[in-house]
Amino acid sequence: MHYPERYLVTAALPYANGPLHIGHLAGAYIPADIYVRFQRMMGKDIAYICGSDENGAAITLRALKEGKKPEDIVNEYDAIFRKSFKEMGISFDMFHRTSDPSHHETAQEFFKTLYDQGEFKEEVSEQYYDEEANQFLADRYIKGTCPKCSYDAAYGDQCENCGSTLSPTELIEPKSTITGSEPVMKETKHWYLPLDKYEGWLREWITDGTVDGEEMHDPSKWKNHVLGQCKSWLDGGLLPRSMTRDLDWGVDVPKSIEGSEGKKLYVWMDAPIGYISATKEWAKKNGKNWEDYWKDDKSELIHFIGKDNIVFHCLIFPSILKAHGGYILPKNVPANQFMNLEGDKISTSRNWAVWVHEYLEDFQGQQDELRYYLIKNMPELKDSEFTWSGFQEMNNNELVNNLANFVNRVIVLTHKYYDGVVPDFDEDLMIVGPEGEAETAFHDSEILRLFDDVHVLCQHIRDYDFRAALSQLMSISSKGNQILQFNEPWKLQKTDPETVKVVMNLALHYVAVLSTVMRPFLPFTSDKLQGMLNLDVIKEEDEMLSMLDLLAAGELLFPSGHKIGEPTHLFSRIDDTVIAAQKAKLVKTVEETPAVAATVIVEPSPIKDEIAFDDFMKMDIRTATILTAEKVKKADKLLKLEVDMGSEKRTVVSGIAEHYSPEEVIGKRVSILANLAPRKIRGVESKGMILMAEDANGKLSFVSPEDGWQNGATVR
Ligand code: B3M
Ligand code: ZN
Repeated sequence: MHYPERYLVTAALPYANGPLHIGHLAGAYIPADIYVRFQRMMGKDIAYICGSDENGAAITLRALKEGKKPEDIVNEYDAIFRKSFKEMGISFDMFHRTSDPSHHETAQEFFKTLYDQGEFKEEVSEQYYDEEANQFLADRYIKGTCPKCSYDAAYGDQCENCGSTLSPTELIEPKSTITGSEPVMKETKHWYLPLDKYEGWLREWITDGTVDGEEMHDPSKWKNHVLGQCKSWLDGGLLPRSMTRDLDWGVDVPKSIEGSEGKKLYVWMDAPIGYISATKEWAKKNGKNWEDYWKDDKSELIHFIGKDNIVFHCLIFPSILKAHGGYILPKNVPANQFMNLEGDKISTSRNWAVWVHEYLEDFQGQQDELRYYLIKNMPELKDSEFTWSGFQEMNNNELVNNLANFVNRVIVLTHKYYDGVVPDFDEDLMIVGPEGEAETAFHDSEILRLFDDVHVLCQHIRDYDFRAALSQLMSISSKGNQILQFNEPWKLQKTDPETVKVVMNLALHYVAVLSTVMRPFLPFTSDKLQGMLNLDVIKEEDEMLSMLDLLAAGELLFPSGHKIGEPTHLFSRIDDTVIAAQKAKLVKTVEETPAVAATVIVEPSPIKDEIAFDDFMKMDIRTATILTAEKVKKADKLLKLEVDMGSEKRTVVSGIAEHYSPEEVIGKRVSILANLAPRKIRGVESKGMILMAEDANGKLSFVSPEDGWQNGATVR
């Protein structure tokens, strides 16, 4: 196999406008951490680069909302990031920030080079402008209805509901988020990256893995959903994309460029360059040459990201790198899909999330438990689900009953039988192996099989298949348990202590191997366990490589007479009360966050008395869309709605004003009881009733047809 000389691994720079949640960890930072830790343990030259994404409208918008300065916002969240990442054991080599002057310099150099090379298309265009705020509206400052999924709070650049990348003019009923007013069009000049011009080579690079026929990467190693997204972008036809914005926060367009006044770099131009400026800082501090990692084709660049960032890392940033010249392109972009929480999308605005800094407070010293569960449920190929009960179950069944139990039995028995000294043994004695077959433990089979098992695990990591790697780790632990189970040393010790020595020595080898191979996944537990084992080989920085070498040579890991330390608990059971408290906390924070309709687990009300089929058929229920909404004067509970029922429009008065603001319900897809006798409510004639689901806490949700479903369809 051919290995590159060095690796540069990046994880998406988190926007410094909100804290980290479990979806971030599972999406980018933990997978990258596993990969990097593994490669380090294999003795590879590798750097893990990240930092805070501190420019652009995501930041100024947050500042606006909180009435603070952008500086204060980024400082606040950058500090939270650093603490959360560190405590979760995310082993960055460099965590930089894009507000740093060194980054501004690098980003400007890039922009200037592209400008000087005549790469940009300069264009005056009309853009949304907020006349009340006297300001052009960056994409993020415009909200409206998503043309793809009808989500009513999509941003001008992206819909967070369906993940579509949008442009502001595509939004239905756009609104300025600064003043809430309807924006107008106004002329402004910007510099565009001609993605249309790059389409040819991008297509070749994505689909064949070649540039001008030269092999760059192997597309069969890329995830299908990553290739799929890229291809659908390419098939849709790429358009020139503006690399500048009218903003007052961010990286300035270099002063030497005419018309640069008031213009900032588009955040998706500067942020990925943040990987480069971070590498430069890291190299400076560590006596390395940053160019080795970015400009040498014997280096491998790998971007770990979530699926909403695919286009930027697979099409736009590569275009920028290639247009600049001299840079390598990513070898792979193993993007993950999304992790959901208790049946609903994680959402910062609705506060439907498990926040990393809160987890760390509530579950002190239990970082690996979270890492484990997030890896086990990593959304590698499709969206996945975090549930608190699932978390508890995996902890109690897998970490406690399998892994901790095995390790504990081995360490305790070694102390009981041999005072903690690893026993020497007779190599010719037969024991029962994990598959139930009689064999000798070392010189013919078992140790080599362990080597094979570790090898398979390593390959899974190289293939970015971290779930499979984790399950391989647990299967090694299960095999260790089987060996104890089949040989029952606790019984055999009375009749055949010599065979027990073989069993225990082999079991200790399993524990030692586990202590190393678990490190990329469970670094804190690995430390704890290795503290107990006190072995030389696992003190090496390239401990995986050293261990594999020893195993491959059929050598023992424990020197004769080696003494191990006292057992400590690796994992403990998590009680129902702890889980109940977390579920309650989730529900509570959601309820305290206004305007939320989330799935909450509650007791259903009893079923009403039976009715005849005919009674049901008398009801005419239709699908509809809410067109307009306004408060009914002097009635706190009522909204006056105009709904589109396909064939007609109607006015309906609905008692949902305490749950929804008028702006929120506009565009909502609903079901309506259409043949309810008209009623006059507060002087307004209401024709029909909007159907709402209500939970035991009195929270409401619309009963909505599927996305894209037409108005006026019958509900039966
Ligand atoms: N900050 C988007 C995000 O956090 C963005 C990533 C930048 S990576 C260069 O999803
Ligand atoms: Zn959408």
